[in-house]
This record gives sequence, structure tokens and C-alpha cells, in this order.
Amino acid sequence: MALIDLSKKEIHCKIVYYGPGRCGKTTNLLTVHSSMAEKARGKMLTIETKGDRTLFFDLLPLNLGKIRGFNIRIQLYTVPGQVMYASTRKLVLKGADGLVFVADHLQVRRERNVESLEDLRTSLLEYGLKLEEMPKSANRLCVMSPISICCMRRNKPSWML
Ligand SMILES: Nc1nc2c(ncn2[C@@H]2O[C@H](COP(=O)(O)OP(=O)(O)O)[C@@H](O)[C@H]2O)c(=O)[nH]1
Ligand SMILES: [Mg+2]
Repeated sequence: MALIDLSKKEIHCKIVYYGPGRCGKTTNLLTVHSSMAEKARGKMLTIETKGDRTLFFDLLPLNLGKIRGFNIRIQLYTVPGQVMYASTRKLVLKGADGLVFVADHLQVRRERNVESLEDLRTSLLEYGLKLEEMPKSANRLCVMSPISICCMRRNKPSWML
């Protein structure tokens, strides 16, 4: 659930980018980072990376300015997509206010998208949340409302799709 710090007059929200390995989650954060004004974006952290593989997670803090005197601070996270990092994914997911499921548009990656979506379903269930009921889900750990789907690699030639 969004954290409200009354003493500092800040509201903190967490958005998690979920999806299979190499589908474009880090690319999403890098794109957001480069398109934000310098004063609105924090330093992008990529923790534990091997080549272009995220082994732990990425974090991009954003400051979206004030609403009714409260500073709106958003933290964008990515999860490591590889199957073996299920426990890290579950940890990163904790307390998320919103989710972006990043899918790979390539036909050959369809199975991996489905596998990752099923993995998301399982991780959510462990927090007592149902994927299908996300827009109205609420429990003690978090109140997740929006889930968006982002489709990457749509710029690939049609013979690859
Ligand atoms: N052509 C193309 N390449 C992409 C796109 N999104 C990501 N990539 C490339 O795919 C590779 C994996 O992307 P990355 O963001 O590291 O995936 P992650 O494992 O989900 O974080 C990188 O080499 C990216 O440059 C896209 O929409 N189109
Ligand atoms: Mg990554």
C-alpha cells in the first residue's frame, strides 16, 4: 500500500515490472529514466548484473512533484526474470501498489510469457492476491490496483513475430 509520511509530507508508491528474462524490463526503466527531467529522476540502480542479465533487481526512484502539498515519490522496480530467481521475485513484489507485466512480442517467446504470468499468479497467491481480481484486491500486505501489460519487441520484422 502507498506509504504516507505525514512528517515529511511524502507519499511513496512502488511499481514492479514483472516478466520473463530478457523481455525488456530493464529497457523500460532505462527509457523512463532517459525521458524524465533530471530534477524528477533519481539515480538508477542496477543491483547484481551479469552482462545484460539482472540477477537481483533494478530500482529507479522518481519524484513526480507535489499534489496538495505532498511530494509524490515513485519507485520503479524490475524483477530478475530467470526461472531460478523465484524467491527474489516474490520479495521484490511485496508491497507493490501497481504492476507492469512486460511481455515479449516474439512468437518464439510466447511460452516464456505464459510461464512468467503463471509464476506471477503463484507469487501473488502467496500474498493472498488473485491475478484476476487485482483491480479490487486488498489485504494486509498491500493494496494492488492497476496492472498494465507492456509488449516489447514490436519493432521486430513481421517474419519474426
Ligand atoms: N528490438 C528490440 N530490442 C529490445 C526491446 N526491448 C528490449 N530489447 C533488447 O533486449 C535485450 C534484453 O532487454 P532487457 O531490458 O535487459 O531485458 P530484461 O531481462 O527483461 O531486463 C536488450 O539487449 C535490449 O536492448 C524492444 O522493444 N525491441
Ligand atoms: Mg533486467
